[in-house]
Amino acid sequence: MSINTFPYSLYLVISEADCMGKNFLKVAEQAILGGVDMIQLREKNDSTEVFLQKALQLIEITDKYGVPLIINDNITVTEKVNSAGIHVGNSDATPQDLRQRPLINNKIIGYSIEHLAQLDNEQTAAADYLGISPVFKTKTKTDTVIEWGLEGITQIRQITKKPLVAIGNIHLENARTVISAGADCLAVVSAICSVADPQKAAYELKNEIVK
Ligand code: TZP
Ligand code: MG
Repeated sequence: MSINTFPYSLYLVISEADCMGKNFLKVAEQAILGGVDMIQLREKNDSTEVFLQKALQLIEITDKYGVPLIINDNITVTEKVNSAGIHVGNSDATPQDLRQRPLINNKIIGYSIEHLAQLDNEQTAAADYLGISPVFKTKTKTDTVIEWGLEGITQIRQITKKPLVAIGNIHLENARTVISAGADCLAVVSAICSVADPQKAAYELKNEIVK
């Protein structure tokens, strides 16, 4: 089973480091209260054991509010916490491979698009949503290969009907234009993690989306 509709529009991508000293679990909870409806835990520098412990703590919060928890690029953590899904990039396990795994095949699978060639039918068909990565250059992730821009979103929108999650330097000021360009969902790190009031930031972003 894969999801046919995508009911999520504000996606928090969180790591402990990106919360700049704040408790990442509190940031996640405040973000949910503000309107975040999907959360990805993305810990690129942790051992699998440390990543797993964080994920086990975070899933208690996401489960409490019925928000899906997506694990970035770690099959073991995804399977052990039984998260709602997994997100993979261009150099990770492919969506097709993940669909072959008994403990993952029913989960939400997200797939970052950094090249148009990745929009081949087999991989996009196996993914539940596509991450447009990044829409705009960002200091949060610097090893990126493209800046899709608003035109890139519109181009991808014409190629596939899959839900499109835009990520990369999305803030209150440009949120509406990213949705207007064809994105279904906005994913943010710093716009929520690095501000004094994550709940207010999420609330304001959500208002831009539903306008
Ligand atoms: N993938 C593409 S850009 C990005 C990721 C994880 C980081 C986005 O961070 P921010 O702070 O919202 O620009
Ligand atoms: Mg990766």
